[in-house]
Amino acid sequence: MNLTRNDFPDGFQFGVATSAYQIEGRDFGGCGPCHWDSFAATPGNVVRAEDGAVACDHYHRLDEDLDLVARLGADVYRFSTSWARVIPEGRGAPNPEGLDFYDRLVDGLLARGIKPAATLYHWELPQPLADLGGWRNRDIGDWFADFTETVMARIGDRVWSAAPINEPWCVGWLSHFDGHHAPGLRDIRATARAMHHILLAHGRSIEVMRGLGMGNLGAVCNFEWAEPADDSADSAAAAETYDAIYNRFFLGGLFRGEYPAPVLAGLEPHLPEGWQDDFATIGAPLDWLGLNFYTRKLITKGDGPWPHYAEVEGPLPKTQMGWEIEPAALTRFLIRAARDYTGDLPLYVTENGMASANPFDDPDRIGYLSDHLEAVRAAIAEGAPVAGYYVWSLMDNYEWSLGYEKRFGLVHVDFETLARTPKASYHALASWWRTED
Ligand code: IFM
Repeated sequence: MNLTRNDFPDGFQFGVATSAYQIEGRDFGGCGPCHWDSFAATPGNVVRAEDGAVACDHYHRLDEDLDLVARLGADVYRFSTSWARVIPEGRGAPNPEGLDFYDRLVDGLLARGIKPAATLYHWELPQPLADLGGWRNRDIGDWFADFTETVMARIGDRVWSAAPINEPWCVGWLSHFDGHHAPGLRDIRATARAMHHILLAHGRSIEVMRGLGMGNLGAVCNFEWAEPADDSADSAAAAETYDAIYNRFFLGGLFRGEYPAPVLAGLEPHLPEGWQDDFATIGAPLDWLGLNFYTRKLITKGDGPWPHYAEVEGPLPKTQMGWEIEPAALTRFLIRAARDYTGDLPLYVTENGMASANPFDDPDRIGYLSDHLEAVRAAIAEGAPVAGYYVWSLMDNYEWSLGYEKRFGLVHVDFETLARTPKASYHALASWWRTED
């Protein structure tokens, strides 16, 4: 189905998203080292030990890439600002070249009539801060507040929206419990501290941006719809724990000033002293919630200690990532988020898309996007206040521990020549979104 602007409410925002480390190229412009560089350099962590040294060379191809966003007919471009590029030591003196780059990026978007949607942190923690314990260290609240001030004092007057941290679950759980992302820890105490400090830093950052007079501030979390794999009570309990860790920890912290009991069952002994006192900061009022949504998970009881769950492979068609495609799960999650946590607050699908091995002709991606846009429409019809939808991602890029193999882009990138070629999905979206010609 071809869903055009006319199928959505007036003012609905269509966009595309990227992130700094995944496209810019760390080797350029005075960027400092970050924990992804050392994680990737450690054998076994990343496919072929690939890193973001060059990535898509977006740093030098900014205008060409912004033209691609404009020709797509996008209203919004969601990008992130690299902490390691802006403040190479993590604290202290900013890198003027880094700030200039984001200045040019924002002005380049505005000149093309595109709304800049900034995310301050999309995972490139400066190495000197990682050396001090990174997200495990409570001081990261202050470090992140200072970074926020540095970036937003420069571009905060022109960004359309801003959010502090992309996908707290990935920063906390995936990186400190599962060990799949930098810093690659598998430690319950590190996890508890990181999960809490991320939300604390989020709140501090919102405070700073409010202090600068900024509006349209939100949070961007990744969510998955978790279902019991069968009818057993064990699977139901396991799915509840999975849902609590993945989804409700962040929704509860941000919107209710509480962490869910199934998470506290495992993490409470490891949370920093006085954690409850931080909810006043964590729960600073927001103007919207961003949901990054890709898939659902089937969950059953797992062996071993807490959290006692295991994922079961589902029967639905899968993307190149092996993630099941179930658009109705997005509808259900949007309705649930509004009903149980956010009420009338606008919801944005801040990331949705699929990795596909099809290099240029990608009907699978066109189908995925169209089905998920339909799912958003269904949620709106049920009363969920969804105000926008952004595709992940503008172009093929560095997919973290999976290197450059998994291609999420609307635009193909040849990683030898760095040539950009719009795929069929790019042309399809352009025909749905463009208002002129
Ligand atoms: O590439 C990532 C992105 O950095 C965060 N959200 C999910 C995407 C696909 O895995």
